[in-house]
Parts: sequence; structure tokens; C-alpha cells
Amino acid sequence: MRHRYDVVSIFTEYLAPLELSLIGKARRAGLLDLRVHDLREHTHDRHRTVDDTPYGGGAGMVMKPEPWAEALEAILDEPADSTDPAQPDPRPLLIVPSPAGEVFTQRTAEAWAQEEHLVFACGRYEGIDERVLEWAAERFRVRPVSIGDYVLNGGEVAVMAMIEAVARLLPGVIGNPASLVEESHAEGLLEYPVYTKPADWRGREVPQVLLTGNHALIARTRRDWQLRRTLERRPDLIQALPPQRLDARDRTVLEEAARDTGGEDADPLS
Ligand code: 6GU
Repeated sequence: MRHRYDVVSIFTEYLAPLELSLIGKARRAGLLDLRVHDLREHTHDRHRTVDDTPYGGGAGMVMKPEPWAEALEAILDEPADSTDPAQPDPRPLLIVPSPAGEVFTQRTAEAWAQEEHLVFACGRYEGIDERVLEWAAERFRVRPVSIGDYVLNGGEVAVMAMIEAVARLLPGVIGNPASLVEESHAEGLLEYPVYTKPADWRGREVPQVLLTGNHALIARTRRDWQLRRTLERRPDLIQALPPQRLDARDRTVLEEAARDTGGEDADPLS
């Protein structure tokens, strides 16, 4: 499948880094058809106005509906060069970055990597007139999405994060697909710490188990490190693990770690 991503923004220069690195390479290789569109091309006044004051009052400006409708219609009128008959709903996904959206996770990235056509509507100011989202729902599957609980000035930086997370999952974009399998969040745990040469660096030695050549022991030790690190930094991820993902040894490691880190009466599995 050839993937098509359209991004609409009033700051198209913000998206310039999408020319670089793996994403840029995927574009040049023809795996990814990524088009960036300037919302102001769809204004018709001398000042190329995209915003106006909010009805009902309040701080800031709201993005006007007309340029958005025109920009989105123009995208729909530029058809993708292939249509996958396996896609159950031919309406493209319209992703509206917003701190008021559902939170984007690795699961979201995995689902979007299966989609042929993604459209990103980057809002600025206080957001886009809500009627645009209602209108768009007849033509797109509309998804307001946040990248976390903090506020950015606009959707562009969030869209770059989302496109990078999704595009690296497309077949052929990453040189070594094995590296996708065991990475952070794929298995619900954070990654284990990694080390390279020299074995002794400024008096700090690499954990000796990594030099044993005992691959089973190394794998088990790395799993212990993942469990301890996740419990320490992201206890919410431990709570969310389906119980069948933990073997007896995993439970022992977590119980010991919970005991060692002051969480005296905290049972990580309860
Ligand atoms: Cl997707 N957009 C904006 N403007 N702020 C955010 C965000 C998105 N996600 C978190 N904060």
C-alpha cells in the first residue's frame, strides 16, 4: 500500500523537517506521498484572514470555517493514486490535533499505519470553529487527538510527532524491522538500558551479565530491568498489564522492587 498523508497548516515551514531522515527517505522512495498545504491558499480576502473573534466572548481567536472547508474539499478532490479494496470505510481519517482530543499512543500509531489516507488539520489560536468538525464527519472519519497533557501553540509540532510515530511503522521505512518488535511500549513495558564499548568507561563498568554470552540469562536479566524501570518510572503501565503477560519470576521481581523502593506496603499487582 502506498500511503498518502496531507497536512493543512498556516505555518507550512514548521513541517519542513518532514523532508529529513527516515521520513524524507520514505517520501523519496515513493513509500509515502506526503503533501503539505497552506490554509491561506483557501482565503479570498486581501489579508488572507483565517481567524476571527469567538462568539460568546473569551480570550483569543477562532479559526474561520470557510478556508477549512475549501482546503479539505481540495484534498478530497485530489484523489490518492491507489484505493485499497480491503479498507472497510473509504472515508479518510481526519486528525485534528488538540489538547482536548483523545490521547495518541503507540496503539494509535499502529492503527493509523494500516490506513491509506491520513489528513491532519493543524489548528492555531483557540481552535477551529466546531462546525467544521461536524461538517467534515460526512466526508472523513474525524478524530480530535492530543499528544499529551500539556498545551502547544498549534498542531504542527504534534503532527510531526504523530507522523514520525506512524510512518516508521510502514513497511520499508525502517531499515531493521526487528528493532520495532521489542521496543518501548510495544510490549507494555519500557525498554531495558543499553551499553556499548568501552566495557570500562571512566571507571563505570558494563553490567557483567552482558559479557557472559549466556543469551537466556541476558534476556531474563533485561526483562528484570524492564520491569524495575517501568515500576519506578511508569507504575501506571504496570497496573495496566494484562495479568497473563507476567510470569512467576516477573511477579517476584516486581514484588522485590516494590519492597526495595520504599513502597513498603505497595503491592504492584493489586
Ligand atoms: Cl495535538 N495540539 C496542541 N495545540 N496542543 C497539544 C496537543 C495538540 N497535544 C498536547 N497538547
